Amino acid sequence: TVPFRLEDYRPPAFTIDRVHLDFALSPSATRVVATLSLRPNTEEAQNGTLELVGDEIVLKGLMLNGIPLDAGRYEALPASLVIRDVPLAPFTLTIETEIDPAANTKLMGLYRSGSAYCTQCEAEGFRRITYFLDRPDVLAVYTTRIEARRSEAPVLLANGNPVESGDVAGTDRHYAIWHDPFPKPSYLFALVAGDLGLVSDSFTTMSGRRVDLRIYCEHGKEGRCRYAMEALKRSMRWDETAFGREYDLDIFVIVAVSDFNMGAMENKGLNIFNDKYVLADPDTATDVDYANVEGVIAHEYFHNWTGNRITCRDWFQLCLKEGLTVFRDQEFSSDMRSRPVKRIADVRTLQARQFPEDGGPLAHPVRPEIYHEISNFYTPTVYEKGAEVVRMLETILGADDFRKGMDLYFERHDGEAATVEDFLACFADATGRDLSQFALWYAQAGTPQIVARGHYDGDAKTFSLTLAQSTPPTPGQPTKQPMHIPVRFGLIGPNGEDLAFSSVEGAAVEGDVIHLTETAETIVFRGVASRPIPSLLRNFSAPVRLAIDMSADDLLFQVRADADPFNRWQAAQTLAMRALIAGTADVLTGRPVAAQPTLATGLAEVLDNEELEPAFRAQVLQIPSEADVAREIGQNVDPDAIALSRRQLRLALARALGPSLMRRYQALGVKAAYSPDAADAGRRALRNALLDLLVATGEDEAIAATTRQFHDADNMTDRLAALASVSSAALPQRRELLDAFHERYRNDPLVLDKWLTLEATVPAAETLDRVKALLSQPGFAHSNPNRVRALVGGFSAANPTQFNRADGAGFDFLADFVLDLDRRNPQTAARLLVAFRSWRALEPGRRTRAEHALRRIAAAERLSSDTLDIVTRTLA
Ligand code: B3K
Ligand code: ZN
Repeated sequence: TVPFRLEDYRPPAFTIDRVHLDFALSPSATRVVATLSLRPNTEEAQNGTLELVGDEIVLKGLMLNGIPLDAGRYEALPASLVIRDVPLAPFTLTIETEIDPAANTKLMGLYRSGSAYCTQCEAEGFRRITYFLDRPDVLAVYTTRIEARRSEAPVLLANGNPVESGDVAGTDRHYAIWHDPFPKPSYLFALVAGDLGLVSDSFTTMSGRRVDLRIYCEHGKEGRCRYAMEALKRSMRWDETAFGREYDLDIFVIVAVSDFNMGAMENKGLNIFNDKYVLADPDTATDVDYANVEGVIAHEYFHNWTGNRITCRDWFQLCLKEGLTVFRDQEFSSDMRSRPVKRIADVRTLQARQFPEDGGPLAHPVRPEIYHEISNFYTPTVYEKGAEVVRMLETILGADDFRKGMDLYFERHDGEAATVEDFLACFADATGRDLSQFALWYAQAGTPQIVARGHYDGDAKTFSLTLAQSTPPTPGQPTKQPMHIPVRFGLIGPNGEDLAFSSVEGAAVEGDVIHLTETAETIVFRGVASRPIPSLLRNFSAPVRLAIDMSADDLLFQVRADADPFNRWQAAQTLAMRALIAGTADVLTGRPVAAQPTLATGLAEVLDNEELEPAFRAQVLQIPSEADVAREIGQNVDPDAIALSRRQLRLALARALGPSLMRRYQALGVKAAYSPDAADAGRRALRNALLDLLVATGEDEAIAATTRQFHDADNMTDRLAALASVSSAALPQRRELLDAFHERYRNDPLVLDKWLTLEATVPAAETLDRVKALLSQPGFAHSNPNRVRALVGGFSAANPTQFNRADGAGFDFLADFVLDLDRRNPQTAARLLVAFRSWRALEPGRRTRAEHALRRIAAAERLSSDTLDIVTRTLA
């Protein structure tokens, strides 16, 4: 197929000012009449040919300015409608199409979730509803009329404000009309119809306008929407205070559906959510679920300004809305919760998801320049690295200047489809800074590495710091230029406080930020009273890898004393990572795994430090995952050796911490009724991290405590944590507990997903057969993306030893599953396939088997463009 290239961008030949849509809903034959007000937009319109795109739709009627078109004037195919000799002045086109929502298993366009109708149009789903200029730079004002049988769909929703509703005389049908005054691209169109439960509230904006707030869900689940509603109101208020952004319609609606390809969708005024990011109550949602609900509600709401009011010119600019909006939701959650803990959690996610992408065959710039299938570019690079780039901008400019740039962006581009250049120009213009080198962050893929070396001269009282940067080659980008990397830093002195210095030479240093812009720079700090421990990349000020030769004792000192909480955590992780890598080498050479007294000391001190918040201590206790270690090792990876080394390290740490682990666990015991707030969640996180370490000992007392917690818990966080500890340690007690959990929650699909994931992630040889058996259990549905991701995604992305079985059976299973799913839901299939992205880093035996499975997929006939794209790039 022919790829799309950024350099080929041309403005649309025609533009569409107004769209009137009329839906006559019926499960298998929905009629759509679209009336488009078009006008020629560029010279290219002069040849009089209008080309609209479609996808699997059937044309039923076509009129131009109200007159049916002769068959000779147009050609209608399922994927395109080409009309010749259109007027060179404004005209209307009336297109009637028929679609089959019930047969729409791709969950793009108009489809059914349970008995409801809903839509998903981003990125290219609108063309599955009607023929259109389905591209984000065509902004139109939409009016939508929906008609359905009242009994089938008492609730009829679309974007914008409600205008009118009523019965269709003499029938059992009714209708509703919605009007959205804000011009928007087609990907933001939405419609929902069905028999749904409702939670209502209201919000008064900063200028005193009252906004009707509604969350619709499955009947009976209204109580589980309350937290989402509160999160929505907090988001609306926060966007006013933090960014000066006010909501603009009279109503804001969220609908929770159970069949959804991703997390949620920011359709103007009508956000549609995967119900897993709306529903939460103590018995069914964990603290992490609550935090996710809050974060995703905020993210979609924030899109109203960053994405909807200002949208993207083309899909290459996706990070313009996604990276920026992730940054905004991260900031929101930091303000609602603990900022340092949120930062650590976000960096963990970045390192676990984006770093492997950036270091493997699927690496691409934050703003890609070429794609075959845009659905495959909703990636950790566009989202999470995209957010880091915005964060660096804030670090470089400072909070005040950053805000000035944002204000200018909103002012200058409201109502437009913008580009990354437009965005950066606002910051350059508002502050007078030159951001041309910074712009490379959008263009160059790969994770830069900084190698740092420090030298203290006690006589001269100078500390010289050499920083060298390099970015590895990535697909299509063999060589890289040096980037502008903001390195936040401190020089830790012997009493733990940052040392002062009298002057700096050699690089731009502003406050506590070094602006590294050359390939290598040496910075000389003068007047440094004693040998410092350099604390670099504080708060993870840039998405890079940092290599610095530091002794275990210096790292321990950093764990104890760094003024930056992030780097305290980072120092503990570095100590643990060193131990895990050495341990893996020991396992492979048959040496006994060495004890780690320094790490154990550091962890014990953090655990006992009551000045540190519990959630932070919990993060420190969580040593790097098997996948983290595999990524760090980077080649000839043997997942079994890593798993064994990690198990042994955890056992050694648990032994070193000794009986105090149980004492601390008990001391944190439950006192008051459950509340999902951050402080309580932090205490539970610490308690459950302790429990997890206790379980690693396999001692009876630990297992008894875990079983007790499992049965007695008054909330899902504690119950699931107990179960996960027993299950991931593959203890024999797991079967009984997993079965008990299943019995208790068998009728709750979202909770069953947690159970499916635990089943799929047991690190034991029988897991693959268990996963295969679960595929045909009543609780599983191949058509539901949440079930598929929980079970098959859990197995392939979160069970390193079993997915990467030495016999290749894990790879074969995923290949078979993806090939089968691809025929029904290509987006979800392609997403699963990403589990192979690090296959070249495996040891030769597994590498051969992974390649074989991938080649088998590549050779299959009639692959979707989604799966073909991923498999091709993965093998390239
Ligand atoms: N913008 C949507 C993602 C759409 C994905 C399309 N394949 C959700 C979000 O990022 O807010
Ligand atoms: Zn988004």
